[in-house]
Amino acid sequence: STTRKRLLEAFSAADGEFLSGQALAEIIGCSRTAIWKHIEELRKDGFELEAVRRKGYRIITTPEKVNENEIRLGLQTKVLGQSIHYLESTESTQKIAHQLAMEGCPEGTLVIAEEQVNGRGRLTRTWYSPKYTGIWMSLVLRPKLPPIMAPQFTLIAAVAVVQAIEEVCGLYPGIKWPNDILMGGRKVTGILTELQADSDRINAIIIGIGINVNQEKEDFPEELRHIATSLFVEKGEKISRAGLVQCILLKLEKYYQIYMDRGFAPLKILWESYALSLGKNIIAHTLTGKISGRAVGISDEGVLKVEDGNGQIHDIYSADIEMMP
Ligand code: BTX
Repeated sequence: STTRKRLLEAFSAADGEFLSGQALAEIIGCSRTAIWKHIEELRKDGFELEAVRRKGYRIITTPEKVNENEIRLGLQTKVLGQSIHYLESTESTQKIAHQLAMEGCPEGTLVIAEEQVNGRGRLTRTWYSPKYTGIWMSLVLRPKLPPIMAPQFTLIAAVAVVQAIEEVCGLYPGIKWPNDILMGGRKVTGILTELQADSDRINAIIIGIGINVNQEKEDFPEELRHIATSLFVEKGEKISRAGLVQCILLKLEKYYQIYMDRGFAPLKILWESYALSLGKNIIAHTLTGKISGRAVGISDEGVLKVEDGNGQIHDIYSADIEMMP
C-alpha cells in the first residue's frame, strides 16, 4: 500500500534513528492508531522493530530476502539456479517459469518470489504464499526423456527437499505420496510438477516447490491452521530461506544426475525411506473414485501400489491420499 511505502521511506530516511508515532502520523498523514497497525503488519512481514516509550519506533533489521545476490552467494551448484529470476511479488512462479521455458531458457533456470498472489496447487487448488516468510520457487529442467517419466521428478524433488530440511534445520519430515512433505501430520511443503512436452519428448519440466518457512502459527488463515505448519513453528527458530534454497538446489542437482545416470531405482529406495504412507491403510481419492487398501510401495515409474481387501493390487497414478489411523 502507499502508506506502507511512505512508512518505509520515512524509516530509511531516519537511518536507524527513532521516529515518534506522532512524527510518523504527520509525515504519512494518518492517525497514530493507523501507524501502529502498519507497524504490526511490518512485524508480521519479518521486519524487526523496536518501540521505546517517548522515543517512538525504529527498524532494527529488515527481512532477509531471497533475491539473486542472497542465493548466488555460496551457491555450489553447476546448473541449477545458475540463471535466477527474482520477483518481489508475482501471480505464480510456475506461470513465469512456463513462459521462460517456452522462450527457451536454459536448464536449471530458477524463478523465485517473495510472494505469490495466485499461487497454484494441483488441479484448481490455490497455494497460500505470503510475503517474505516462505520459499515459493519454480525450476526448469530439460531432461531428454519421454513425458511418462515426469511424475518421478515430483518424488526426486521431495527427497531433495526433505534432506535439505534435515540438513539446514535439523528437522525430520516425511513424504506423503506423491507431493506433500509433512511434519506432525501437517503440510510444510507442496510440490507441483508440470510439463511442456511433445508426445514422445519432454521439452521442459517445471518443478514448483512451496515451503512454509518462517510463518507463525497465527499467520495461517483459519482454513489452513489445522492442516499446515511451518519450519519455524516446528523448530522454534527463524530459518534462512536463501540457505535452504541453496541446499535444495545442491541436493536436487545431485539426485537429478544420479537419476539420469542410473535411473529411478536408487532414488526409489531413498524415497521409500522417507515415505509416511507405505505399509499403512489409506484411501486414495482419485478423479474417478475412491480406492481403499494398504499402500504397499511405489513402482519404478513412481506409481503408488495399493492392495485392497481382496488382495488385488491397484496402480494409482494421481490421487489425494487419506491416511487411516
Ligand atoms: P496440492 O493441490 O497438493 O495442495 C493444495 C492444498 O494445500 C490447498 O487446497 C490447501 O488445502 C492446502 N494449502 C494451500 N496453501 C498451503 C500452504 N501454504 N501450506 C500448507 N497447505 C496449503 C500442492 O498442491 C502443490 C503446491 C505447489 C506450490 C508451489 S509454490 C511455487 C510454485 N508456484 C505455484 O503457483 N505453485 C508452486
